Order: sequence, then C-alpha cells, then structure tokens
Amino acid sequence: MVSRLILILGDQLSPEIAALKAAQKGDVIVMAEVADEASYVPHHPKKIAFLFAAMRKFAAALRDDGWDVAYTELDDTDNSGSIPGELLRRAEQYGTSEVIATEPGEWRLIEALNDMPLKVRQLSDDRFLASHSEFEAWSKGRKELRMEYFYREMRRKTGLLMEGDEPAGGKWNFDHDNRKPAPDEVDFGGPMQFTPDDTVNEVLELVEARFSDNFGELRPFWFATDRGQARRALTHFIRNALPKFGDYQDAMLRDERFLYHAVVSMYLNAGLLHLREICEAAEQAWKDGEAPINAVEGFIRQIIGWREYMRGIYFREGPDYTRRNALKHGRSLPPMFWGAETRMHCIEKAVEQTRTEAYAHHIQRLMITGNFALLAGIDPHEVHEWYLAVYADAYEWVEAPNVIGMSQFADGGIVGSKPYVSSGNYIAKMSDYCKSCAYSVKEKTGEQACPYNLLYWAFLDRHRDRFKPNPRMAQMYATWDRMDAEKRKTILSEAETFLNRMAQGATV
Ligand code: FAD
Ligand code: DLZ
Repeated sequence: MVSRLILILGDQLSPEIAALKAAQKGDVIVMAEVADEASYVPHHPKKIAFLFAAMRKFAAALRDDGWDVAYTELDDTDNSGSIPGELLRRAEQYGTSEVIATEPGEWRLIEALNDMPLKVRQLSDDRFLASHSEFEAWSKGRKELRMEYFYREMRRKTGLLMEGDEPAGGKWNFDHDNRKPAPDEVDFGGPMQFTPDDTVNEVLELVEARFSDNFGELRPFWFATDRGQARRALTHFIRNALPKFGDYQDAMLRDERFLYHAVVSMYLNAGLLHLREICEAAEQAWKDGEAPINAVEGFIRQIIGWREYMRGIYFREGPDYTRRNALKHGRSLPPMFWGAETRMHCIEKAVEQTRTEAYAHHIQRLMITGNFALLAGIDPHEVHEWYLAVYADAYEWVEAPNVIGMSQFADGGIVGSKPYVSSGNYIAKMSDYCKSCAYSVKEKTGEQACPYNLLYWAFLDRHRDRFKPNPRMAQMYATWDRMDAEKRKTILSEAETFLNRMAQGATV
C-alpha cells in the first residue's frame, strides 16, 4: 500500500522541488509524457524533445536515489493522455487518493488539479524568490507596479551585489551603459552544445514520428538535457560571454543568433538550474574581476528582477490575463510568423532562427516580432499562443506577462507604462538587418518604405486618445503633429494599404 503520489511536471525537474521535499520513502513519484501537455499549443519540436529527454533523465536519477518512479512514456499503450488522467490511473493502480504536487506554472493546470476527484495538495513553488503573498504585499496600494522598485527589494532580500545596505558600484541599475549597437565582430561562439546520447536519440525519434508537422526544426539537437550539462553550459557563458553581455544586450546581428546572451532560460525554467547558482556565478565573476559591473548587474537584474516580477504579475492578475486586449486589436497573425515568405528581412531572420533554434533573444522577441505584431494590431491572444509554442523556454507564467503585458500592451499598462513600439530607425541602429532588406529604412513613404515606419505612425494615430496624455509619449506626438498634413495622410493611407494586403495574404 502506497501512501501518496508525488507529481513532478516537465518543468519541475529540480531535486529541491517542493513536492519532492515533502515526499517520503513509500510514496510513488508520478511523471508522464502526455498528449495534452504536448499539444495545447503546437510546441516547437526542440522544446518537446528537450522536456521529454530531461524528464526521462531526471526520472532515472530519482530511481538511482532510491525513489519509486511511475513514469509514463508518450507511446505507452495505457497512457491516458493527460496529467489528471495519469494521476487517476496511478491512484487506482497504487490504491491511494492522495497527491502532493508543486503548483504548476499555468492556471489551466492549477485548475485541472483543483478539479480532480482526488485529494490534491498543491505546494507553493519555492524555487522563486518572491512567493505570491510577498508579491501581493509589495504591490498592495501602489499606483504603478514598477519593476525597478521590486528589483531593489530582491537585491536586498538576496544580498546579491550589495555592499551593506548600498548597491555595489554605487548604483542600482547600469542599464544606461547597456545599449551599444551591434559590434562588427563577435568573439563568442555561442552556447555550449551537446551531442545527443542514447536517451536523447530515442526521444528525437519519438518526436520526429509524432510532431513533425509542428513549426520548428528538431535537428540538429544540441540542448543540455540534464543538470550536469546545464551547469557546464552556464560556466561556458560566465567565462566567455558574460563580460560583454551588458554592452551588447540590446544588439541584433543577422548571422549571430546568440550574441553574448546566456541561452539558459530553458534550463532555468525547467528546473535544471536554480536562479541562485546562476546569479552567484555571475556575481563571483565580478568579484574576481572577470566581468564588469554593468554586465553582471544587467544580467542579475533580468533574473531576480524581470523574471520574478513577471511571475508576480501573472499570478496576481489571474486566469483571464491571457485574454486581455486593452487596445482591441483583432487582426490575424500573418503566415510569415510561421515561416511564409516576407520581404521584411528582420522578421524573416528572427522567424528563421526561431524555427531552427526555438530561441530568439529578448530584443528580437520585443522589438522585431513583438513590435511588428503590436504596430499591425494583431489579436494579442494569437500573439501569445505563438510565443508560447515556438520558444523552448515558454510557459505561461513567464511568457504571458512578457507578451500580453510588456510586448502587446494588452493589459492596459500594468507591466509597461508605455507601449514598446518603434519605427525602423531603432532596428537600423541596433542591428544589421536593414542592410539586406528589400525595403528601405530611410524611406518614410512610398513602395520601398520600411513597414515599421508606416505602421508606427498609424499606431500612434489610431491610439491617440489613450497615449497622447502620457508624458513619456509627448515627444512622439509632437513630432507627428508637426508633420505636414499631406504627408500624414499619405502615411496613414499607405499603412492601411499595407495591412489590407497582408490580411489578403500578399507577401509583404
Ligand atoms: P539572457 O538575455 O541571457 O538573460 C538572462 C536570463 O534572464 C534569461 O535566461 C531569463 O531567465 C531572464 N530574463 C531576461 N529577460 C527576462 C524577461 N523579460 N522575463 C523573464 N525572464 C527574463 N522568457 C522566458 O523565460 N520564457 C518566455 O516564454 C519568454 N517570452 C518572452 C516573450 C517576449 C515577447 C519577450 C519580449 C520576452 C520573453 N522572455 C521570455 C524574456 C526573454 O526574452 C528570455 O528570457 C530570454 O531571451 C532568454 O534567453 P537567454 O537565456 O539567452 O537570456
Ligand atoms: C511543455 C510540456 C510538454 C510539451 N509536455 C509535458 C509533458 O508531457 N508532461 C509534463 O509533465 N509536462 C509537460 N510540459 C510542461 C507542462 O506543460 C508545464 O508543467 C505546465 O505548462 C505548467 O507550467
């Protein structure tokens, strides 16, 4: 007779996960590859393969540690196809009705577990710095939930980059130093890559057989799939890229997919790495004089600031967050997001690398694809589902606030005080995409005009009532209002023509 089932989900592969800490010998650990999780959005094949391989290796490590693991593979004949289904099946098999879980990172699964006819206890996921109640307490009574103030609390809480009560280097935030345009040469060869072992090869065959219609290339598959490998990938980044991470954090190069980024989000979010070990490794590099403060502070801010803040917003805002649409945008996501031909070189390259790597860095997600979707008035829920599907690090708790909030302004300004929109100028300044584009970033109107230039002004015009009173946007409206009336008319009409052509399926 088994006492309890201990549920471990695909993104809970941490030895210190709450449900495991609460487990005792005699309990059975339940892990399952299920069709429901693998298909609620059409995940990138690399994302599925990464999770299945990492799950299988994690289960093997648990068995080596003496745990009794009931693992369901996707192709098992008695696989019920869902997490609740597998819990019910295992409950009957082992004669128990008690389940201990760690709270999932998506509302739909939290609710599904709550609705089960079993006694399911969901423990808080303490792999994060701020619990839901701590975030709630921080946000209570604040008119604006600015990440910067939350981040300072997290610095104090962790002691990271603190000298007594003061921030190391005399400033909380070195973002001002972190906006260099793309360098001519990159002396980092990208993230550490791993040759598939037997477990990975088996999973690759399974994913190839079952998910080959999904957007994304499965091979070559090079991700780390266990904790040891993920730690090596982290060390490789800290030694070889972190020193320049800050300087080129916002830069984009068409042939350098990773620049000086860490490419660890999929490992961190799945549980193979812990945020503390990542941040402490970065802090140590600064203490050892191997990385400058602007790089290390900028990097740590992303993890203990943005990442924690985004999670706080997702859980604070509740299950309807992914349906928010403050700007009432309703156009369909154009096929170029799924790889159809486009004349816009920046979109073509960002989508191409998303297809091959299941990865794009922050500015590509925010200022290329996200910026375009917002300017073009695409339905934010469709945009959200796209991001959730195509990136290996995507789970709603982190993806939705980044997309619905930061990128699409669909939450009406909870995450961002103004929309992240730009014309082609920003892209030209921060990347080399425009040099190879069929459009001209210098042209503001006419057939060759960069679509971002047209759509930018049309967006501001369309949402004038909402954004004109925002002091942070006054300059943009002043420029628009100063423009010659005929020119404004031409821009609006050309923007409309562009969007209509796109909606009709023309290659734009
Ligand atoms: P680096 O640039 O090297 O940064 C280091 C780490 O900081 C990342 O690994 C990540 O854990 C953290 N981080 C950085 N920015 C953010 C952020 N805005 N929110 C949360 N964590 C952050 N990140 C995800 O983990 N999953 C997502 O689904 C996701 N969707 C996004 C969608 C949009 C529209 C945007 C603009 C950003 C999104 N991000 C998401 C944030 C960010 O783009 C990725 O975390 C980052 O690109 C991962 O690559 P990296 O490990 O090389 O990160
Ligand atoms: C993303 C994902 C996929 C593709 N497949 C599985 C799976 O088969 N089994 C599982 O336990 N988890 C999977 N996951 C991760 C879950 O979707 C994730 O735990 C929830 O979305 C909550 O974050």
